Amino acid sequence: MRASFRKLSLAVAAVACAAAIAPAMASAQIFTVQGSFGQDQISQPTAIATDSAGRLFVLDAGRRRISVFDNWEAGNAYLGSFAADANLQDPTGLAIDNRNRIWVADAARNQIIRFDTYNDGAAPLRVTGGPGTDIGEFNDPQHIALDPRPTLYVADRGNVRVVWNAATGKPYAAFGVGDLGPPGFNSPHGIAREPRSGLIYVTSDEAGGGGVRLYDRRGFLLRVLAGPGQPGGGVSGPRGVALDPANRVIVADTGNGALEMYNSAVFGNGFLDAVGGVGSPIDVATAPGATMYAASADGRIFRLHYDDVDNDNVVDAVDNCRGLANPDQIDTDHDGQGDACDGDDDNDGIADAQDRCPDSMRRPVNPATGCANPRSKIRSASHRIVRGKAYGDRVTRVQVAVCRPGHCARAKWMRVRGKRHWSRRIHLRGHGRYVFMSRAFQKGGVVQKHPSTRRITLR
Ligand SMILES: [Ca+2]
Ligand SMILES: [Ca+2]
Ligand SMILES: [Ca+2]
Ligand SMILES: [Ca+2]
Repeated sequence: MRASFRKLSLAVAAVACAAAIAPAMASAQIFTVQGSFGQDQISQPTAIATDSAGRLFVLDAGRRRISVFDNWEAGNAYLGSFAADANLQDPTGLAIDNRNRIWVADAARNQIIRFDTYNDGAAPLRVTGGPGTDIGEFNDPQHIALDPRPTLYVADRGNVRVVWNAATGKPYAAFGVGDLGPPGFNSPHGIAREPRSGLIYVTSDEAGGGGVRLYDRRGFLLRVLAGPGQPGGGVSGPRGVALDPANRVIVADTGNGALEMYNSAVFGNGFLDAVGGVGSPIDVATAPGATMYAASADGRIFRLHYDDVDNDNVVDAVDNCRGLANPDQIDTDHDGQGDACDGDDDNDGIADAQDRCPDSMRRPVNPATGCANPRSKIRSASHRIVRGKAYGDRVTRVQVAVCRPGHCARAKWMRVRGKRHWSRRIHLRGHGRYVFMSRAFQKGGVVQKHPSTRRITLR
């Protein structure tokens, strides 16, 4: 059963932020909390991430290991854990690259540890970094983000900066995020990177303050999304931050006990919605479909369904047919409107209801049928064989005929082998000139008007 936001707000009243989240009730509800799991397996989560299969990985600093849960279709069943023997001391950051390899930051060791994929056993394969202030060294690293290469972006909290390294550990660059003026921004914790633009979101979690800020790929501060305050534009010691498929920003507002969504950078990063009833969220991760997870400091993992009014598991912000369930998202004419709600799927000017070939992009189209007329073409002809191709929609068969010039009106049409690529064996004996003809038929009776012809001369 889907709990309503109103009920959840009541649940949050106990932690004194129901009033703070109230502004969200005016807008459309984006988040629905579906339930929680994981408390038996996790004691102190510090970061979460999902892989391409939708499985959830939870970095557990209490048990110094990573726990894995199956995707939501499989009921988020507990699959097991790994890294118990990897000497994790204070694991803080977790990210999974596009090859499903697992990256962990350890704040006590000031190192990054890369593990093999979970399917391949998740053995620790490489350790980089070390304590220090040089680029490539860390002081209390927290969350990490990856780009497709992957380059590793680290919220290097003690050094009050963001550092980025190659996968090999080779340092690239860093930029400071500190802010001496109030309210300060001196405890970078969460980090998320927009895939195409390279924009970087950073959270700062200093007690009683902090915020969420946006930087460009070179580290210039572009925007303050939120400073200290209540949900609806403010945050309190936020930690995790993640982006959804529409590049909207989801913040784990730890101190306020809420998740908040802000619009994408291109739309100005305005506040969109908040939800409570997720404990004290320390990190958030989106999963394939319209699913999201938030880890609470007490070890619970909350599963949320979000931004999907038609319940087709496609986030509405990227759904090509909002309000109508179309999980396949098929869009024949690529006009951004899915077939499920496009009145002319193939954009040929003939409405689907009148179109006998509603999902065909073949051209030119016969306005009487909505289909591309059947056509055939002879590619080669000899005294033994004739070959050709057929085009158009719903071609049912092709015929060929052979005749002497001037005597083709009564030629006998013959079947061919094949349809789109066809051939016909023949036996021509007499010398002289011959004409080959071919014609294609369409389901519904339309025949190629002007046969394809080819002339040969046998000597
Ligand atoms: Ca949807
Ligand atoms: Ca839809
Ligand atoms: Ca369309
Ligand atoms: Ca059409």
